Amino acid sequence: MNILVTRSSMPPLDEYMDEIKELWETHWLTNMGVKHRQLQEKLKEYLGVSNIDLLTNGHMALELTLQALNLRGEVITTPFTFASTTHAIVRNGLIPVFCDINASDFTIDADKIESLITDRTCAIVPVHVYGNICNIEEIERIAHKYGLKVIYDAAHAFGETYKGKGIGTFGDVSCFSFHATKVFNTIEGGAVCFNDSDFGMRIYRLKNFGIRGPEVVDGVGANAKMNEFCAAMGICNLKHVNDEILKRKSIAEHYRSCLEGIEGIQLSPLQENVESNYAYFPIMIDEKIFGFSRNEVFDKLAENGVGARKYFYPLTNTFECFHGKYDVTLTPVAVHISKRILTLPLYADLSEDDVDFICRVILQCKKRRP
Ligand code: T4K
Repeated sequence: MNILVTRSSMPPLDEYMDEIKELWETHWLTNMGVKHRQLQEKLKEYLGVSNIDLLTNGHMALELTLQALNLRGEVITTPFTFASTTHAIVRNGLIPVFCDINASDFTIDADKIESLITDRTCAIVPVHVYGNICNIEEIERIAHKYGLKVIYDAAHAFGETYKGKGIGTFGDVSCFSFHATKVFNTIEGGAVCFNDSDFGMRIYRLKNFGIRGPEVVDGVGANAKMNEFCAAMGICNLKHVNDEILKRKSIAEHYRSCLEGIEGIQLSPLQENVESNYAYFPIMIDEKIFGFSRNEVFDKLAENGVGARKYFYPLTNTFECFHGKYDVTLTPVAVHISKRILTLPLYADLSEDDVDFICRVILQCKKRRP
């Protein structure tokens, strides 16, 4: 493939070398060192949140959050997401209850949440999928009414704001991913943003084996500490992230100018009150109108060296590891969308010429249909 769905952003090499130089003096490589603390402070300010803790990845952020909240029973969530969201729930011994999604922005359909609540429901885990922000007000209303925790999977939503507030300030906890493929990366990494300082203490211990003090271990924790090299990468990448987002914005706008109004192609909405990070560029292809199916367009792009991706197909409630456990007919909109969605390449140094080429390949499909 010549053009992949994304390409990690990296700082200039000498910036990174400068940042890690002192690690050769201190020999302090992990376990909440100086870089970890520095990045934490910088991110707190950048994301506009009052509390943040760094972890090895976005998945452990989700998994340990659910553990730290000491949840039991059922969790209402979406199947239109990466494996991580559902796995974090199941690996905590919780039961995922899948809610359908909106056809317009692909986030959990908040109007369908209440009908899924039982006396076993303990939490809602919505996903700001592709950086599209969920119906925060309605989710908050429901959670308040029924006394449920809200844990946002904000893996795609780094740096976004809703009504001027950092996206990490909503719900009980928001979990971010800083994976190499994300708008902001620490190679591998993640973070939790939260309001309750007791929760903060619990997750801080759980990411370090549940160690409370030199001779006290009072939680069955894991090892999910961000190391100093990853934190240093984050410090460097953070200096460039605004630039990164601006470049992504201009690429996304170029895609829109090429694909807007094409019959049979639906673009992701520009959401009101949201400062977007342009994390992904998904398109929905309606075969009946466009003439070619999503899979045919995917194959055609691949033949031309373009690695688009079917994020998120298959739905997590159809995974083989859950065979027969969940009734997929209960999430018909998610089924419909997962069969039609295609995520096009998007990263800061993707050129306009590349975007033109990708769009040409897509539009040629339409022309070729007899
Ligand atoms: N929740 C949601 C909603 C998520 O989407 C994710 C992760 C998580 C939770 C969990 O967060 P983490 O634990 O990962 O921090 C990728 C990412 O690995 C994953 O982080 C991401 N979501 C998911 C949507 O995409 P793959 O299996 O598609 O990755 P891969 O290896 O095929 O890479 C995609 C493209 O990225 C490659 O074609 C080229 C480019 N790339 C990849 C790597 C690894 C780079 O340019 N540099 C790299 O180092 O999952």
